[in-house]
Order: sequence, then C-alpha cells, then structure tokens
Amino acid sequence: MDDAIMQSSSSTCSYVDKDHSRSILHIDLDCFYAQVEMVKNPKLRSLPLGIQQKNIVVTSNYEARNYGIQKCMLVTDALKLCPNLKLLNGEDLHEYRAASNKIFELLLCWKCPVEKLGMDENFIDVTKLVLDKVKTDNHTLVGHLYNKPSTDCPCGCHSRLTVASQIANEIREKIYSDLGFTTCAGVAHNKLLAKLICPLHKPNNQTTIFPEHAVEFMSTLQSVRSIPSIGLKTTDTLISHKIITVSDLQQVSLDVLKKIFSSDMAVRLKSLSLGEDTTPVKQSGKPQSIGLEDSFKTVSVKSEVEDKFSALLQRLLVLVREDGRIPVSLRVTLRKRDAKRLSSHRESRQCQISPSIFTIASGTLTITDAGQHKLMSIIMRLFNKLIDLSKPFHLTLVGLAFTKFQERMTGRSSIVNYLMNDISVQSVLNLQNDCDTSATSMDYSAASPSSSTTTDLSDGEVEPSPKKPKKVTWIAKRRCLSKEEVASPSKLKVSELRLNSKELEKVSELRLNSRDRSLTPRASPAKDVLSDADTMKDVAEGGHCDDCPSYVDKEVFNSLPDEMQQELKAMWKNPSSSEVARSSSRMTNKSKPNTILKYFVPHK
Ligand code: DCP
Ligand code: MG
Ligand code: MG
Repeated sequence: MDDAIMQSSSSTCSYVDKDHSRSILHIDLDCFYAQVEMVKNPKLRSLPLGIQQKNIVVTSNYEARNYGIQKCMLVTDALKLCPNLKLLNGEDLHEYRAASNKIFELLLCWKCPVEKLGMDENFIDVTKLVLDKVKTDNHTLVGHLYNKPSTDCPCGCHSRLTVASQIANEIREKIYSDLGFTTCAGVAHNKLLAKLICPLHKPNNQTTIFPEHAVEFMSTLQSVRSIPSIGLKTTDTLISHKIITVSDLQQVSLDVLKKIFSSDMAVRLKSLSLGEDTTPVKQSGKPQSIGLEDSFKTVSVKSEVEDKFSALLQRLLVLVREDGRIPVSLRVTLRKRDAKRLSSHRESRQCQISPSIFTIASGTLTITDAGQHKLMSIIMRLFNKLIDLSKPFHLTLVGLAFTKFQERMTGRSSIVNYLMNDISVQSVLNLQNDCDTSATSMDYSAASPSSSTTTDLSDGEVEPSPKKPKKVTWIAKRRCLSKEEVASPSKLKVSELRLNSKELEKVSELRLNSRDRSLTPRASPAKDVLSDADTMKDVAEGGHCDDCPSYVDKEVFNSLPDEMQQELKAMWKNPSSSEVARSSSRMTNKSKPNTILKYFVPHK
C-alpha cells in the first residue's frame, strides 16, 4: 500500500474513550446442515459427512473436514480427498429452517433482544442480564480469551464480558441439552467483534475479546472482505486503491477514504477497520419475504419452466403454511442466460395477490387446489411478461417468493392498529361502490422493494398491500378485481369483534357491506356473516365478560387476546379516552383516509 496514504493508527487506538457498555453474543451452529442430519440420524456422527446441493458440498461435518473438505467444494474434489465421504442431498431446506426456528425460539427464553442472521447465526444483546449478574460474586471467564489484558479497563467491561461469557456458555449448553446442537459463540462489546471472534475456536467452543484488543485483532484479518458489512463492490473499490487488508484500511487516512467514498461511508469503513460498531441488536421478527429458487443448467421450453415453478410452488406453500401469515404479494425471478455474451442476469416481476386465495382453517393457513391453480396462472402470467416467447430463451434459474404479508396483529398493539391494519386491505372492497378512475396515473414506484424488481399492478390478481393503504392505488386496480378476489380474510377481525356497538351507532347512517363479509374466507358462518340487522342487534348471550355492554358478542369477546379485552373494557368504562372512541368520532370525517369509515359503505 502507498506510504503517502498511510497514517499511524496509534492515535485511533484510544479504546478507553470509547463506549464498551454493551455485552453482545454471537452464536453460530457448527456445520449446521450436517448437524441437523446427524441429530436426526446419530449413526452419521462417526462418518465423514457432506451435504450436497447440485454438484457442490455446501458443508460437511468436522469428521469430513479432517480430510481437508471445505465448504462449497465441488463434489468431485471432495470425493478425491475423501472417497468414503457420505453424501446427503441438502436441497430441501425444510428441516434446516425448522431447526433454525427452534434455536431462535429457544434464544428468546433469555428475554434479551435476539437478531437472526441467516439460518444458523444469532446475535443476542445480553447487556441487561449482565448488569444484573455482574454485581454478585467473583466471575470466571468461560472458554477462550483473545489475549490477556494488560490492565483492567476503567469502565468495568472486563467483568461484564466475563459474565457475558458465562451466559454464552449457559445458552450453548441449553441449545445442546434441548436440541442436541453444538455451537460456537463470540463474546464482545459490539456485534462486529462478536461475530468475527466467534469462529476462532471451532467447533463447540467460545471466545471472548476485550475492547483493548479490537484493533490488533482486526489487523489480523487478511481481507477487507472479512468485515461483514463490506460487500463485493466496496471491496473492489478498496482493492483498486491498494487497500487490501484490514490493516491497510486501519492505516489509510480518513481524508483519503473521503475522496473515494462519501463522508459517512469513509467514517464507517474506518470505524469498522478498528473494530468499532455501534449498530444495535435488532429483535428479529418473521422474515420480510419467503422464497425459494431452483437453479439448473438450461431450460428453454415453457412447459419445463411451468414444471419447475409448479414444484417450487409446492415447496413454498409448505413454508408459508409454517409461517402462518397470509401472503399478499408474489415475485417471480428468472436468471436469463445470454448465449452470445456468455453472461447471465436476473430479472424479477411481482404482483399483488388476493389474500382470499388462502384460507384459514382451524387457525392454519391452507390453500385449495383452485387457489394453487390460480397462483400458477399468476406465476405464468408474470413469466410471460419477463420472457418474449416469440424468441428463444435460456433460463438457468427460476425463483418464487411471497414478498409481502397481511399482518395479523393481535393483542400486542392497540385495537386501533388492529383495525387500521385491516382497513388497508378492506378498503378495496369499498371501491366497488366508490370509484375514481381519474387516479390511475398514481406513481406505484414506491411499492417496488428493489430496483431489480418491478411491481406489476396491472395484473388481475391485485389487492392493495396492507402496508400501503393508498386509496388511489386500489382505485387504479379495482377494475381488475374478480368476485372471489375481493374478499379480505382480515375482515373477519371486524366480524369477530362485532363492533356493532355504540361507537358504530354514531354512524348509523352507515351500514356494513354484507357482501364483503360473506366473502370472508377465514370466518365460520356463525361469526362472519352479520346481516344489517345484526349490526345493531343485541347479541348478549354466552361468554364471561361481566364488563361487556349487552350488545357485545361475549363469546367473541372472550376469544380476543387479553390486551385487547382490557383495551375494550377501558373503552367501555370511559369511551372518551379510548382509541376506538376517537376513531369512531372521526368516522364522520370522510376526508381522513385511515378512519374506521373505510369498513362501511354509505347507503345508496
Ligand atoms: N451454507 C450454504 N452455502 C454456503 C455457505 C453455507 O448453503 N455458501 C449453508 C450450509 C451451512 C449453513 O449454511 O451448514 C451455515 O453456514 P456456516 O457458514 O455457518 O457453515 P456451517 O455451519 O456449516 O459450518 P461452521 O461450523 O463453519 O459454522
Ligand atoms: Mg455455522
Ligand atoms: Mg453461520
């Protein structure tokens, strides 16, 4: 690296001034896919085992690694190293995902923020837990320590990280005793160091690093690419400026970096090279999208593509069923090979789909044959838009993903959110009666999650995304709605609540759109189909809700989450202070887009 762009890193090593208050763990499963197979079939433990996807060994157990087998090695090369290698097909990720979810759920038991990172890794912020424990007794570090400390850090981080190492050990033991998996853990005061130190003593071990050794540890990383948030493009740019190792990055002056990158990026890169990272552990929820891809040599015939999609869809539906949310958007991805240029590129198209394609039976997401048929026709329609069938085509990958889901919030949030959430989906129904076609020029670009993905709203299977309750968007699409596509399963929530209450009486000139309700797929007949008369009727039989007004269906009330029951009770005690009451008072204001009004259609 050029001397001219180097500066001494000593001035940036003053770790004592930095904030070391957090205690972060990074936990990674050992040879994950292989372990899942070994837990399922313990006889495999003594064999060298490789997990094969296509012609690649994506991972292998440590027995096989003794032969020199590495992740993502060609099967042929792996077999040369270890002719006795037992190979299992790992293309169906179903069981790996299930194991991953079990581990995540187990980690939640510590009541600390857990951030899932890929299938076999999680960050856990144990700061609070450590603060509770650090006051008691003397603590001994568990596992390895990256370098002995020369002096104690005045902020007390050594003691805290020592306690964190005990918690890491406790968690790892629990994962092993409950689920049978061995893991590695990294313990540090930030995510970057915890992740990078984690694999230092593999397998089945853990390593702690104190902040004072961050700079030195980072300087041992050979490539800037080893830093998790430095991607391929940044790596290439750095390399083109002869910044290759993390040590190079530590030494290059910030001014020089600012000439190459934006100021923020330059500062971030510099910090990362020094092992500094302030990003929080963000509690993971459900994934934003659920997708599968299938890659192959070449497919050039439409019927073959259809078969590939059909097989993918079957597998994807299993995942969606497990997830439990109702998909409202579907993306199709193709990788096209350009035979002339010997290159390939991906293209995607997505469209919104009606939640009514799915049904909820006994709390489980299901899809009928007709629903599957419909999904296949949507997929092939998107495919037709991506491929000009009048010309030859060569595909090397097809992918399917459900990219948006209808939230089914319960209890955790205000009842107003519960309702609002529905409103965004529900409102499309109202557009049957309330249409303004002049709004078709609405800019839809915001709905596209990435530049490589186009959101196709011209498809028949349209329904507004729950997160984007833009009335005009729905208006633009309303002409495409077929009868069965206008149902909203979330509508059931309204039916369940039977908000045919005093609040609703305030807008007695409004009526529930009974046609919409009868289309609610999730609803049992007893609950979902309320006639106009029902909406004002007293249904006070059954249930144990002593505080309920007489017009409330007590059975339905009792089936609501506790928090929601409490919220309703509070509302009934003091209507003026409740969110719902506020919502209902807004109901007469037609200009507000997100009011409960959207559930109702004015009498004609
Ligand atoms: N995986 C994959 N393709 C890759 C890398 C990994 O399909 N290029 C899969 C197989 C792994 C799993 O992801 O089992 C987790 O990846 P890790 O990098 O954590 O590797 P392992 O858990 O297999 O091994 P290690 O013990 O090194 O963590
Ligand atoms: Mg792993
Ligand atoms: Mg991993």
